Amino acid sequence: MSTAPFPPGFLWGAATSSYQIEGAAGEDGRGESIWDRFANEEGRIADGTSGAVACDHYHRWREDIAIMKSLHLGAYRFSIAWPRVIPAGVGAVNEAGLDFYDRLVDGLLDAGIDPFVTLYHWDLPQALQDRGGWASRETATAFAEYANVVSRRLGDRVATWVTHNEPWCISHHGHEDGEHAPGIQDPPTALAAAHHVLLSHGWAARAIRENVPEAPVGIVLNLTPASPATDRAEDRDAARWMDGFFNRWFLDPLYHARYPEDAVADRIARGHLPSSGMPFVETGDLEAIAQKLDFLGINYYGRAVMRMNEGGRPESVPMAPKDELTDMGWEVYPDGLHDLLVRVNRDYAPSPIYITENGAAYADGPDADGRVSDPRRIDFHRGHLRAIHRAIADGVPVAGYFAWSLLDNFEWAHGYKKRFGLVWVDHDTQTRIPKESAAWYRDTVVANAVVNGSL
Ligand code: IFM
Repeated sequence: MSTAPFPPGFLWGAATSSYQIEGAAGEDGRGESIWDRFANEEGRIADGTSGAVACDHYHRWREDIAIMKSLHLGAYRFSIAWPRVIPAGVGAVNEAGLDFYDRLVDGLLDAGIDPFVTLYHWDLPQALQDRGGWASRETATAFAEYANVVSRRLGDRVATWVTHNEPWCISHHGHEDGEHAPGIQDPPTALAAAHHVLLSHGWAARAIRENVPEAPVGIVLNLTPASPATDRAEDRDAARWMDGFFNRWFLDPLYHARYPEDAVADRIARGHLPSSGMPFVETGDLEAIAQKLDFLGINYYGRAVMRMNEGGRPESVPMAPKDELTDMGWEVYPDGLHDLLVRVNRDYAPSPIYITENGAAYADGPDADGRVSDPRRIDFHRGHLRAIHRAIADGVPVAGYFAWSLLDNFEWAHGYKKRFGLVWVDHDTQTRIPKESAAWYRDTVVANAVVNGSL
C-alpha cells in the first residue's frame, strides 16, 4: 500500500455555487438573475430545467452542513447570489438575502468549517444585464459596491474571499459561443466583458481589503494546459493560440499588468478587436487588475492537445477513447494538472495556490440497497490528488483542494443529467445519499493523505 501524505495544514474542502444548488429563486426578495431568464428561454437547457429549485439548499443548508461535517471538511467553497443581496444589482440592499448567508456562515463556523466565499459565480442580476451587463464598465462599478456590502456584513467571519469564478467562462460562454447566460454570440462583446470582469475583480479586492484588511483575497481561474498534437510548426502555433486565448488572457493582466501581445494580435487578425488594440482599457485599469493577490484558485478539468486544421483554424484533438471519457465527454488526464501547476508556478509564482475545483460527472445512482457505488469518481480524485502531490514535491505551493462538487446539482446548459457530486441528490424528493466517493474522500481528509485502496 503506498501513501501520499500532504503537508500539515493542507486545506480539504468541497465546492458549490449559488445558482447550481440554492433554489428558492423567488423567495425573500431575491431579484431575477440572468440564469433565471436564460433557463426559461426555449432550447437553452438540455433537459428543459432551471435552477429555480435546484438542490433546495436555501432550505436544507443545515442538512448539507451536517454532511460536510461528517466528511471532516476543513472548508466549504460556496458563492453568494448577487441578486439575493442587491436585487436590482445596484441600490437597495435586501437584508433578508444577507441574513441567509449570515446563518450559513455561522452554521459552518459552528461545525468547524471555514467559509471560502466566491462573490460571483455567474448569476448576474438581470437588471444589470438590461443595462449592458459585463460589456458595460458600469457593471464593474456595481460589483465593487456589492463586494463592499457583502464584506462589511460577513467580513468578521469569512476565512477567504474569491472575487470571480472562471472569468473565461463568463466572457466566452456568456458572450462568444452563447452557451451560457446571457447567451450573446459576439466576440468583441466577449473581450469587453472579460476586461470588465477583471477590472471589477481589482476594484472588489480593494473594497474587501478596506473593510477587512487581513482578509485573504484571490480569484479563481479555470486553466487548461495546451500542447501541440505533433511537432509541426502549425500545431505548435495552435497550442500557443489556445494558451493565449484560454490561460494567458487572464493570467498576464493579473500577474504582469498586460495583455498577451500575441493573443491580442490573434484577435485583431480575426477582426475581434480594432487594429489599435483594446478600446475598453483605460488608464489605471491594469494596475487595478494586477494588485497583489493573497492566493490563486485554479479549477482543473482537463488538457487541450491542439492542431491547426486544413482551414488554418486551431482545433483540439480527442486523445482518449469515448468509453474512457466522463459524462461531459472530457478526457481524464491527471498529469495535465501536475504540468499546469509547475508551469503556473514558473511563469507567475502565485502563492499559495488552491485547487478550487476538480471533479468528474458520472451518472452512477443508488442500487437496490440505496448505496451509490462510483469507483470512477474515486479514481478521478485519487489520480488528481497524486498529481498535486507530485507538484508539491516539485516545489509548487499548493495549499488546498476542493472537490467539485459537494452535491449533484444544476450543471448549467446540461441541466441535472450531469452528476458531479460526492453526494447523490434525488431532484424530485431532495433526498441526499453520500456516494462511496464521499466515504473515500472522508478517509483521505482524515488521513491527510491519499492511500491506495483506502476504500
Ligand atoms: O459546474 C461547473 C462549475 O460551475 C464551474 N466549473 C466547472 C464545473 C463543471 O462544469
